[in-house]
Amino acid sequence: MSKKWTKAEILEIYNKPLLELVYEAAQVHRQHHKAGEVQVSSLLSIKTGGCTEDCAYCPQAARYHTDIKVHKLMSLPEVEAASTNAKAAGASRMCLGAAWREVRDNKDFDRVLDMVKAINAKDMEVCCTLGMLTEEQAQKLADAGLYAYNHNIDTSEEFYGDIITTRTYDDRLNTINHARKAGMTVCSGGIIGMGESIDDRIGMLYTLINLTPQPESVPINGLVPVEGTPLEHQAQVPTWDMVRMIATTRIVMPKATVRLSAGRLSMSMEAQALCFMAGASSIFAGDKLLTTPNPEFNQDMEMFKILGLSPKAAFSEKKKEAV
Ligand code: SAM
Ligand code: DTB
Ligand code: SF4
Repeated sequence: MSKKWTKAEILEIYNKPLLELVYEAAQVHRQHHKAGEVQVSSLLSIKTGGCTEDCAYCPQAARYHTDIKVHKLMSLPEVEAASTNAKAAGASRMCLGAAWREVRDNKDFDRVLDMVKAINAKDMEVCCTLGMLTEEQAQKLADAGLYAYNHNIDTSEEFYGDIITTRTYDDRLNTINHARKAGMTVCSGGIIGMGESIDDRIGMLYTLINLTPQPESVPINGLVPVEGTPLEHQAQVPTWDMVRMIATTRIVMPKATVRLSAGRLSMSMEAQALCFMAGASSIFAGDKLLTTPNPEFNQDMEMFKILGLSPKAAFSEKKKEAV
């Protein structure tokens, strides 16, 4: 049984003197993970832009005027080629993202199922983030071999309505339940730097730790403010807040893969090093996230060399469970 944290306890952790916090998180990290290993995931936007939702941070929402290249669903060979390149570059997980509000039962979904099968056959962990799912759709994805479903709760229940009005927090939790019921692992986290309070950050972690079971993977994104979105003028989130959020996540969810996700481009290597020290155990590598820039691949590999980190093999969590 994992510890039942109260919001007050989580807040107390978050507010500890920074170096004390990092030290404690590093200890927890070492008890549960090989500290020198970082999972490298590759992100691919398989369907870009034109989304009907109003997520205030998102450059892919059709209603905002952003400078992105809208693209219909990619073809199977294109996605296969991208995953071959990602694997050759050392990625053990491939995450496919589609700017959909929800999955529809049509030819596009059938094609995504084929993409999942094709990547799975390469012995890579496949993750999809496609918007809301019904129980049946979740089962189809699981049957195709989908290893993980990403569906972020983004922030606290209280702040959610300030960021998204076209769906509810409960819609989000329902999809997470559907993915879980179908037997997939769950990837769910959120974004900091959207104007939320510290209590909202704690509230988000509190929701995540109370999911049963807890998500195997928790992405912590720093908002990438994109011109044309309602959050375009939001101040860059201080890297210290990223470090605090990652350390707190590591302490309250000791077993999870904590992903240092969007926002790395505006972080120095030193700041990222503190995040790895504080328990970040995964990054998205490749010069693009979904639509926004990410550090150059070679720069990340240089960082791994300097910090003495190595990419983690695929399915290591599953193998651990199997023994
Ligand atoms: N449409 C699907 C959905 O909303 O679940 C999948 C794609 S959506 C782009 C995946 C996640 O990317 C969002 O839940 C959000 O947490 C993150 N994201 C989107 N835009 C971002 C931004 N500008 N900065 C940081 N994270 C962002
Ligand atoms: C997640 O939490 N972050 C990734 C992945 N899951 C899908 C997406 C970040 C997107 C950043 C904005 C963009 O590039 O469009
Ligand atoms: Fe659509 Fe997802 Fe962007 Fe929201 S975050 S607008 S659901 S693509």
